[in-house]
Amino acid sequence: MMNSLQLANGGALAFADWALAKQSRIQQLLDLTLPSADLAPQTLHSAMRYSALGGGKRVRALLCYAASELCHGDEAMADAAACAVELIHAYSLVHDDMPCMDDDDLRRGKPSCHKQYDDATALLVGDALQSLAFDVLSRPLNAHQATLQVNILQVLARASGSLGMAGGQAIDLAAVGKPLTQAELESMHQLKTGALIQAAVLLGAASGSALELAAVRTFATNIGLAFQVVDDILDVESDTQILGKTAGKDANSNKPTYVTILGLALAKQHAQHLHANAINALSPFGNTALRLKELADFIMQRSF
Ligand code: GRG
Repeated sequence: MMNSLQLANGGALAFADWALAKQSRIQQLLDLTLPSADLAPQTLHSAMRYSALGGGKRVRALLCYAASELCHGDEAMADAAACAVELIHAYSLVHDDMPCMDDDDLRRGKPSCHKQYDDATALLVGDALQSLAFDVLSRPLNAHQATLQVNILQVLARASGSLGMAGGQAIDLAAVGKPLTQAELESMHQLKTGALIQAAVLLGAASGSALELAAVRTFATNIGLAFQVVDDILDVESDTQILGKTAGKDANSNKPTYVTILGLALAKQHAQHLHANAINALSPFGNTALRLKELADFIMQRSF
């Protein structure tokens, strides 16, 4: 993980150290939050732990923590938000890999949940991880934060539901084999991938006080889309072993992607353009937004 997080710029080591510390923190939090595999129903709990603890870059948690730090957020609230966002993300990957959706046997370098267990277990794992995310976010912190917690719950619920990630997935499944315009592709990904990434940033910001919330939102929207463009490029340019999931899947499934619509060179240009928009949006914050900028760079430079 360390190598993949090192950047070419001067702040490399500091960012890598920060990211490693946060990745280890979220791993511990998830470990404590997920029911023990000894607790009945053991197979379901073991499969939940398999899916949520086994790898992943934790980009959404890192974005949440970085936005919280920018806004001088409450640590306990940032922990809960980062944990909840990673649980929703893990649920989406488990369901996405199922035969009725993208039908992929490999995830995070291991057999996907339905291959390691079975379809019914994978379905329940996704359901239970999603419920656990909202459970975590609704646990009492302190009394004066109750209204804020309800707002945060709503942001995550909307980002995950039919007007967010699940809706984007529905549009994606319906688009197989159909030509999409770039605008149609963009609005699909804004929901499917962008909504949860945006929620990660907004939840982190909500744990504190963002004076320039519109700027934070613009950053989040652009980096969420950039993440997806890079994902489409890696699907073509990388290989299965590095990705930990099946490379070339999108093209083989006849799915419209940024690469099939724009071609590789223009897709790369578009990713740079979105990245530049994201960085520009942070200008009101000056150097206090360094972590978010470094994360934006990491999203562009990632190899898996
Ligand atoms: C099933 C409701 C439902 C939604 C699924 C997000 C999603 C919708 C499916 C994931 C499929 C996919 C490969 C989307 C492309 C972008 C993406 C979310 C990649 C995976 O995220 P990473 O790279 O994964 O952050 P790690 O393993 O690092 O956490």
